[in-house]
Amino acid sequence: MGVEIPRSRLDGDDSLDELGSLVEAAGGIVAGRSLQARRTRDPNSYVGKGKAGEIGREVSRLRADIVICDDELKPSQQRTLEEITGVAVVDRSAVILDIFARHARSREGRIQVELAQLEYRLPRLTGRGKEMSRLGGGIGTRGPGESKLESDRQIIRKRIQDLRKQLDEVARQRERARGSRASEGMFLAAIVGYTNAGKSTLMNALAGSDVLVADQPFATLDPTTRRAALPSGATILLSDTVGFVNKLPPTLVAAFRATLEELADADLLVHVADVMHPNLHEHMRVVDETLASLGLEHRPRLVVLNQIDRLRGEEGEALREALAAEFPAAILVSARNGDGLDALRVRLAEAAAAGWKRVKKRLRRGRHPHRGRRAARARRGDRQRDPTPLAPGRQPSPSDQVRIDRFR
Ligand SMILES: Nc1nc2c(ncn2[C@@H]2O[C@H](COP(=O)(O)OP(=O)(O)O)[C@@H](O)[C@H]2O)c(=O)[nH]1
Ligand SMILES: [Mg+2]
Repeated sequence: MGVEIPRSRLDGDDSLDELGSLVEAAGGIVAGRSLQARRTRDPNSYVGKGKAGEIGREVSRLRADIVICDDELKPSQQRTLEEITGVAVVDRSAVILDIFARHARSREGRIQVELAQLEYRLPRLTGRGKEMSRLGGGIGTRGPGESKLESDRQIIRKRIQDLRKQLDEVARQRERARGSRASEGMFLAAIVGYTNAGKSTLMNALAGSDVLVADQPFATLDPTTRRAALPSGATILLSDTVGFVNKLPPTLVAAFRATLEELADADLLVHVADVMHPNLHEHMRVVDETLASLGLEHRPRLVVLNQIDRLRGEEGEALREALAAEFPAAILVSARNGDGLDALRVRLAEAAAAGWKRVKKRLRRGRHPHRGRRAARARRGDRQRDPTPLAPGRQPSPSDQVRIDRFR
């Protein structure tokens, strides 16, 4: 169920469609849906009281097991809705967390998801605690229920601390891996975009990798980095990672910061969008905003409009022209059949070549000495008095170039 309020990003129905596909990806079956147009969400019951009663009757008619709200609920709203509908009520964030939990493969991914889940749950423990004291039967509302609740909270807090520590350790390992990549001095392009835009398909097409491709949100969570050879003869690194979605739970973004930090290392962000999606523009805005929330709004970006094989007939042609006019710097491709990929490779090669200047400029200015790994790398490079000689015929890498500049 959803509430459509004025000026929301996605049309209420579209947002519910998206919620439906999230629910399916979490293994659920959608039995019915309800959308209420309101000026604001009801502070007590999210939808109006009357509407909630109506949904409750529909739930028992359909014998549904659960009601899912399209927005994050306050614990009190959740409790009220559970009382009215008589079934469990969860929100979009819980569904997204569930999908992440299903798809997390690496140790780091699992830790991140568990952390996000616990942080999501901690403030919501009140509801369950009340229930527990009720189950305690006549012992009183502040009886064993409350103390059980407090010990639950303590256990969760302890576990959160634990997970944070583990995550720090993994982050250090990652830092080391990154260091060795940095010493290779390769240009790194990170593929970003709304979930299901075709990021993994594009990565596979460009780098000949075999990242999981699925018509399903959040199929790939763990970042994958591969080399891709470009027509210029240069080789760059391409990385594919978790996609974005509207109303991504804040605890997830926080927990996935380490994964998303791969993006902070990128020299170029390749923003992949699905041209055929009816909410293309809204999706692109969500991606822009999420990148901005990660402090990456000024990172060089290349827009790749994907899935042009689905643009068919006159309508398709018209849309293609409109998009080309609207995004003059974008590249139109089909990651599936390879159209436009040569043009994309050329652009990546240009960006990689331009990347050299960026490294040099940063160094010369020498500002923000403690900011950015690249600067740190460069400083380490500075101290290295004995630069490795270039092998004959090998192209100097950006880090080589840094050293060449220093010793010139
Ligand atoms: N027709 C068509 N489908 C595509 C294209 N690129 C990706 N897809 C499909 O879109 C779905 C999502 O692709 P995926 O690469 O997993 O998206 P991701 O979530 O952004 O990584 C899959 O079913 C792909 O087969 C394309 O260029 N054309
Ligand atoms: Mg993917």
